[in-house]
Amino acid sequence: MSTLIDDAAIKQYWDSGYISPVPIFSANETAELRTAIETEEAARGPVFREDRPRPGDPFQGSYRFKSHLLFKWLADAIRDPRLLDVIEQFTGPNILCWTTHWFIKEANSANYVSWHQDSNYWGVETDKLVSAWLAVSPSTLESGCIRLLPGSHHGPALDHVDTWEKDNMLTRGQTIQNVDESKAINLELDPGQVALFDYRLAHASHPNSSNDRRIGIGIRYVPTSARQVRADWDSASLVRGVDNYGHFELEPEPACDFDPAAVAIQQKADAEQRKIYYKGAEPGHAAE
Ligand SMILES: O=C(O)CCC(=O)C(=O)O
Repeated sequence: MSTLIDDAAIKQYWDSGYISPVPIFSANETAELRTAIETEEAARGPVFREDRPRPGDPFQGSYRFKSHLLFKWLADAIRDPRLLDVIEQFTGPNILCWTTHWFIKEANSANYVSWHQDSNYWGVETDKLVSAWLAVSPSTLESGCIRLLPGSHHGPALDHVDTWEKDNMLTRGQTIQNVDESKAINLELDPGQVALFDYRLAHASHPNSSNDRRIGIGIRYVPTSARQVRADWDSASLVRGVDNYGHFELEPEPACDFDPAAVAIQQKADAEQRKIYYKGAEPGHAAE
């Protein structure tokens, strides 16, 4: 049982769809994570912001999704027992990490996230998908922290419109229109804290008008009973417990950065997930 959350926080999660902030990593540990990210960026370019392979990059894949299969430091972070002790309160003891998504907004940049429900696009069927959004730099009102509509996970799936807007960080600029923003709350986080939220919850974020980068990663956890219903194949990492269902191909834990066994499945999974995200999109906006 985690000492980080109590019964009231657990109740709030089920009632409102979120709890935040939950402190997980220390300031020093988070600074090390930031150094790891920025060291890769210095060598490779802004790879965590792009969801397509970069021409000329020796790794002919993309880094934005499932990079816990590429980097040992991230593979370790998603398995951190302090984080999993919290996640287990919601998923139960047998836990898969379905994927990881980077959300990096440069200082004073226009990138934003429109109102959306992830459950509409991911094809993952479960009533217990917990997004753990980890702040690697300050996530504030000024830098464009996550905003959400408490309780919206109880309602019906809402209609989304694909806008393909260039500054929108979502794959298809999917947007719920006419949201009553007076009901939204802001989840400000210090580095090392996470916000936990249900994937059916409507959420969004404003551009970054601060002088620092806003670096965050969405780590998506599900119980092993979850299924992928938008594709015939999908993969996930078993991060705690046992998998008695076999609904996802289990990913190897990388022993080092760019471990060949993990890279092979990352490339397959990244391509397959792209098809899932773009399923049903209008012609001209292909998954490839
Ligand atoms: O990072 C953001 O601002 C939005 C994140 C998000 O949409 C998500 O984690 O599902």
